[in-house]
Amino acid sequence: MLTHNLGYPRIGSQRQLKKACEDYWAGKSTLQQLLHTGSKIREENWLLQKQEGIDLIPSNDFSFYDQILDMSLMVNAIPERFHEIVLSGKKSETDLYFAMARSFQKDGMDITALEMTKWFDTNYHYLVPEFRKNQPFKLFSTKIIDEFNEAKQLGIQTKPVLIGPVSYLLLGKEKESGFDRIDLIPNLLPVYLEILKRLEKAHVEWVQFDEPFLALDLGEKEREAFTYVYTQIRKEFPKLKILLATYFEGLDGQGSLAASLPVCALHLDLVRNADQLPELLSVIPEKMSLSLGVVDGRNIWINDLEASLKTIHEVVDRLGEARVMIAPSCSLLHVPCDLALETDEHILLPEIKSWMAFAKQKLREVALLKNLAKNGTKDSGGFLKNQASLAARKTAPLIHDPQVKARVAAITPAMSSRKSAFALRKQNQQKVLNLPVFPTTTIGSFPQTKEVRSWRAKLKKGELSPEEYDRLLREETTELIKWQEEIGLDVLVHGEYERNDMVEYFGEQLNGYTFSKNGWVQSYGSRCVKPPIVFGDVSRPKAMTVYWAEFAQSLTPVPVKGMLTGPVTILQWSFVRDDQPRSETAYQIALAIRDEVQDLEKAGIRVIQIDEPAIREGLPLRKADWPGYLDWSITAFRISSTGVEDETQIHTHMCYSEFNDIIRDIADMDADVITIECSRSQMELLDAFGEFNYPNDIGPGVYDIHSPRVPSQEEMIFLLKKARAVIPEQNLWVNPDCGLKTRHWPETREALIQMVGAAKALREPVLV
Ligand code: 39S
Ligand code: ZN
Repeated sequence: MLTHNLGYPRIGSQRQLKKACEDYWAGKSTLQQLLHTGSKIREENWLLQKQEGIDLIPSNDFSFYDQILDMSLMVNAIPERFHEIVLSGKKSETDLYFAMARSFQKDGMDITALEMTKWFDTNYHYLVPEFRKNQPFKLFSTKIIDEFNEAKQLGIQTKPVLIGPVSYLLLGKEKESGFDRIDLIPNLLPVYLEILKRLEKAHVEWVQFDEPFLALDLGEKEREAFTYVYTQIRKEFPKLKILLATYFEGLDGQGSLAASLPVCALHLDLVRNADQLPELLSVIPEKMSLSLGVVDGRNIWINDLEASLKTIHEVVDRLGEARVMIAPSCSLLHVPCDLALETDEHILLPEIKSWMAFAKQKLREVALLKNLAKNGTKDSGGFLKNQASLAARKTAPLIHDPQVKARVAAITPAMSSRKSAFALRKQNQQKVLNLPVFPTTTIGSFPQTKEVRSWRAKLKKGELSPEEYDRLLREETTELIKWQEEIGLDVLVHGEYERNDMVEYFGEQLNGYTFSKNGWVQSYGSRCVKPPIVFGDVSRPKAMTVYWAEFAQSLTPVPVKGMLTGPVTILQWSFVRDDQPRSETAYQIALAIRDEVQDLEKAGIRVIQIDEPAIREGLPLRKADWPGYLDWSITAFRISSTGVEDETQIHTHMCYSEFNDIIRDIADMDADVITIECSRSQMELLDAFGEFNYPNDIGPGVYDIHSPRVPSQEEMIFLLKKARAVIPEQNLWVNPDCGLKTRHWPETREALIQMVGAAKALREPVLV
């Protein structure tokens, strides 16, 4: 019986990687210093995993930005536009790498980055490989071999990890028409074979191929690709031990395919889908090992060791001990590093902490499970403590709030409907708001400068009094309101200077939530989030945003939007309880947001935006599960948003949205206005709304806030005219495509002035 790990967080327990990268990008440190930080983190992680009792420790799970980008460099999938960087001869491989991740505007070059998108249903983003017809591949970066050797120098024989060829292709995008990227397999496979050859030469024993797509809905072509690829690999390397890892879903219906692949071991995510085990046990061939992903790699609760042992014993009885491996359910990239660093008992109560495990603690659980399974005794201290903590959590008064449960049980259909239909609401809202055609607004946040962040840091350290912090933020907000009035925006925002993060900020104010001080998880590149933790029934002790909304509105007669994060997004970007259905938690949060919406309305706020950027990414990975999810998630949004008078205008906002397949559900949300990301796709996204005859108002983003580039007024007029061709003019809003918090002021100022200019021009038909 072996323990293994699929991947360890690479940002470093103190976010060392973030600081090292950002310093390097800012020209404040050398490449050497950056590389040094990288190897330090790897060394620390390898030694830690060894110490915690992991038999097969991963390598190549480290990355300076993203593991899929690493693969694109390994197989030389470097789009044409980056070639001039290589040709310039002055730039290192690392510069090329970061250019692909972050774009490159220097030395007369202006090259856009690869697209970034969500990694399955997580809050991690990967860089999307770009493919052309008949694209050749060759071995370029040898990072995977270098890291294997690096670990070996430290006396650790690792299990290199890489994304398998089928999933790698499926994660990418065709950049020209007339071919299917899966047809590139014959071109791609030789590079994988070359890598394996070199790894074999370096005396590798195990290699982990991640093939998450094997657990998703597959077409015939993809199924054939799996068979072809792993048969070829087996043929060339009969002795190499291949572990095929699936995660985030189960093999349902595809167990036979998986079992037919000539690999040594198969990893199953038994946390996400425990039901896949019987099917697999009935088809698994004689020599294949089974890796049991029983420790949750996506959440922060301690394992139920008793339940996991039961599963392990069941499989050991069938396969024999030698064919069983124990592991977390997926890479630990998605959880924070180390719970032991949470020492502040005012932030995280010891009682709640005793129910939790971060990456390091999860490895300990994996090792403990092996010991317990092998020795068969359950009287070890670790086991008894685990069972006691679980029992305490179940009945803890801290978790259960009968009032909240009763309120959810009493939700009526009337609570998820507006009083009148949109057409009538629109008339009533117009009487109050008096907006011009093509009304202009922004998505909510304005640049979070270093200064604003440093005030918050000082407040936390006690170097700034709450009064002083408040005064500084009031000044900042006042200035922003004045400026928005000056440039002529029609619906203003207060700027959200008081918020650290659009989810954490609400988590900090809700009952049933706790937080960590250092529980950072990588979101993309050097950007991290600190997901708040739902441990109990959620309720709102008092208003959360009314203070700032009311203050901002008091400064101006122009409507100021109240800004909230929606229940589904709060749920999706938090660590949530695993002792009740997600829908139950979503309804609890929805009721808290509903109360906030009503308080904002009472305070005289006439426009309220409830952001739901994560509704799309929350979609289950298997299509058969979509209807159930859409039913409760759209209902949760409606519960949060419909408790207002017709005159109050509800907005919502979504990013990265491929809406075509859920447009009906988006319409069902019944927001008066939806603002969406559109500019990068040149308004193509709007076709879905046009074809569907989307009934309410839409604000298609007219410029891309993810880049410092300032678009011209003409460009935005062009895009708005395109929008006008599919959406009736009286339903169109004018806004950027996302919040501005990661932008700097100079480009923000300029771009918004151009944007207001574009809207004004369109209101004067003679001018355009
Ligand atoms: N998920 C969430 N939760 N929130 C989002 O906004 C998004 N947006 C999408 C998708 N998922 C999301 C894109 N993802 C960041 C992170 C994720 C993103 C986009 C942006 C981001 O900018 N993160 C910041 C970062 O990594 C941290 C934000 C934060 O919590 O740099 N800031 C804290 C605050 O403002 C400060 C935390 C901090 O680092 O209070 N403080 C310093 C320290 O403790 C000191 C700060 C100083 O003195 O300047 O060392
Ligand atoms: Zn957005």
